[in-house]
Amino acid sequence: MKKNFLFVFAFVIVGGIFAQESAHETLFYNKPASSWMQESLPIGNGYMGASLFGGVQEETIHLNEKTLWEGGPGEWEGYGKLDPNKGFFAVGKIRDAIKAENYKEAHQLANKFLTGHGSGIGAFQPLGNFKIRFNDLSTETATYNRKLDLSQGKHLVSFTQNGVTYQREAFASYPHRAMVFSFGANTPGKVNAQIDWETITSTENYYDVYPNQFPHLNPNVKRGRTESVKAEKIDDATYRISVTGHLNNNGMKYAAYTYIQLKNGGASLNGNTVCVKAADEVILYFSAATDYVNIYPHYKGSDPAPRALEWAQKAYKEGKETLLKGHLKDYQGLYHRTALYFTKKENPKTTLTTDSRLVQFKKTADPHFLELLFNYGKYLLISASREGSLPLNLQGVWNPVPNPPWCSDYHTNINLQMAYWPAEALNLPETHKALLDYIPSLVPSGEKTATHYYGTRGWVCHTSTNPFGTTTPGWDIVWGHFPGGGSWLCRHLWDHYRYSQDIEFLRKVYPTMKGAAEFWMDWLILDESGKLISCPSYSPEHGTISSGATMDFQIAHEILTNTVAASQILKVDEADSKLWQEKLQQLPPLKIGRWGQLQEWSEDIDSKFNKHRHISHLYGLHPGNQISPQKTPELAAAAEKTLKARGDEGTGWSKAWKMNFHARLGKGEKSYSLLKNLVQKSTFSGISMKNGGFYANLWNAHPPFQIDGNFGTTAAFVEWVLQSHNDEIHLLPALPPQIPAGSFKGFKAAGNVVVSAKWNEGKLTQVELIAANSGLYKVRYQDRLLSVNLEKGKPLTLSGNLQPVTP
Ligand code: FUC
Repeated sequence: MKKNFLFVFAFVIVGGIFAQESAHETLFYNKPASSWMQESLPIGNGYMGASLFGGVQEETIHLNEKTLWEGGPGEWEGYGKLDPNKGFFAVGKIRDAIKAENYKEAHQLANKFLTGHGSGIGAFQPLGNFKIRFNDLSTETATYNRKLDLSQGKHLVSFTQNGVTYQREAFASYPHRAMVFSFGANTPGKVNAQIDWETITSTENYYDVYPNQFPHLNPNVKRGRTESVKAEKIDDATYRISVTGHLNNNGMKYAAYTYIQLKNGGASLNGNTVCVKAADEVILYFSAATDYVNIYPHYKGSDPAPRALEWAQKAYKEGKETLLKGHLKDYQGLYHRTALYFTKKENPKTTLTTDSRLVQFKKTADPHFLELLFNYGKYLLISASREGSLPLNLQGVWNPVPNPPWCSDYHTNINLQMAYWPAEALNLPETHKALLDYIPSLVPSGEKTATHYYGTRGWVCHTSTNPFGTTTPGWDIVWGHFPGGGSWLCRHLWDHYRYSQDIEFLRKVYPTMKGAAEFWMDWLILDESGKLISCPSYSPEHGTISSGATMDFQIAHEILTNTVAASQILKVDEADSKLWQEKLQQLPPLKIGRWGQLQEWSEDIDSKFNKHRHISHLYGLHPGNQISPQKTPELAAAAEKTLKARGDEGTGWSKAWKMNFHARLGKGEKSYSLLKNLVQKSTFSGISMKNGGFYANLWNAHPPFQIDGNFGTTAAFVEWVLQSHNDEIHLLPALPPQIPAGSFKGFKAAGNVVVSAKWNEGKLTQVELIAANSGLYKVRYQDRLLSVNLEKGKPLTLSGNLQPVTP
């Protein structure tokens, strides 16, 4: 209450200018959202998500449960069965055509015999909406404020009408597996509301994106849902809306329960509408579940209704304050582990709304806006990905339509991995867990796909996958052929080990890594001239069929190297490890082509004028570590040439990847200029392959909304100030001159070392290291490389020139 008086007071004093808000931890706006994609604000607890409009007279809340998907074995009998008319038997002919340089024929054969079919891929589905009407309110309001408080993980709306200040609050609690939405006022009896559950009835595209692009839109596939909604009175102060149903497509069952609690006042039912009268506050406690389980091949678990009911009821019984306490303890424990400041100021304030800062960023230096983007990346990761559910998808956990772009699936040729780039470095392994658990679940079907399409041992996963273990190629060969997807995912298993040094984890995931390595052991063969080939292959989504796209060799190099290392740590598979090492010796070197570029293919055919958004052959620079300015300066220079030729345009994720590439090259200034290019306000909700930017709600715009760019940006900020991919803790490796002073706290370096540092006038002034294990660690700053002895858990402070500072 006190806060509100202050708020009103501030408003009166400054005469219409907004009260100050945190410039680096609050997204805030002076009007409700009018577009879901561009303006709504998200909350989530990893299991479920909600996006809110913050409407005064009518609030719409889109609800999601992460596992609610169409597709999979429930959709059709043929799901998971491999087409006998396609497969490895055709590979010999394709190889012959490539050898004869008959690329057209090779491509046609590959498109005919090595593609998959998209049926059963499915799509991430919306769960339903709350529609809450406040008919006694008008849309005319003073002091409207809508915000997402990142430091608390809370959505807040407040406005004043006829002297009454209304406050609305929403948060999602991971420990309680529930979301809470409250609607209150600072004067008793002022909350009147009609609360409805809105069933998703449309099967249409909400957005005009690639109509009929996806096979699940096949008219023969069942869409829609069968749902029952029941609102009932529990007692005078409590109502409940129960929703149970299944998707017609695959029979997936879902259930959602909402307890509606009144503080004073009363309510009645009008059909399934709960009509609240003259309450002081009304609180919705919501939980949901589906019968999905990630167990091959059926992916079907028990009836979700009892679980969802139990969670919602428990949330209601414990009450808002207890839930909030639980949420804050959990959320803030993760969120406040790290901090990043791009000035010396640690508590910056602003009166400018977030969308105006986004627009102004082009002209005005606003380092706190970058801190806000960074903190939002953390917020989104914690909200969209936690242990116990699926990994976050192309839209995190937020989707209001049955046909989202690219099915809101898991794309493994950049997008899914990019989403998790910051997880370990931000010391948030809890958010990585959903992906780490998901990867091994692809193995059973991935093994079948490897045998069928490649005649190999091991397992593969192609470009586009889902919760039901789709691992087959896509239905068009150019983008659909990418057997490296699974191996790339294995980099995350290895990374988690590198950062945590958890040998038991490594032991558990080692078979998954070994299977991915075995695929390459069999697939990479010597041709008649004694050259190792990956044939046929495509560089992701791009270019001609070939006998070896560079990315294949880089991914093979990485998984073989990491599996050798893992086998040595675990002291297993000595004989296999020798064979893997022999294969590594046979891999062709990365090549520098005729215009100094890093070659994308074995042949020197790269065009200087190619602006394609995928630059996959730079995988060895980032996220890989085969190329670096220190170890391989010529290759690093060639990578830079390539980057220069490709230019700075692209989708949101493409620009974000380029920021990371430049950071790995140590080019902070160039990385920053990419950021300037990316931080532009997008107002386009359709599909474009360029003009990547941010929407007013700071969701990254591919366009349309695709969340990978948020995480790619956050990851690049970390790469500016700390890298540890080369067995060194590298401080300020790519600090942009545009950010002369700042600090970071609590980041993690590989080897399980927590690092905090400060810089001023572009120079490191202090660093603190805390290792989880005693030992020798290499620390690099500019051209100084130092070995330091760290004692387990004991902080070591070094000065800017890496001299120990005695406390
Ligand atoms: C890849 C990219 C597209 C898009 C899609 C989800 O196919 O090439 O740009 O990001 O994934």
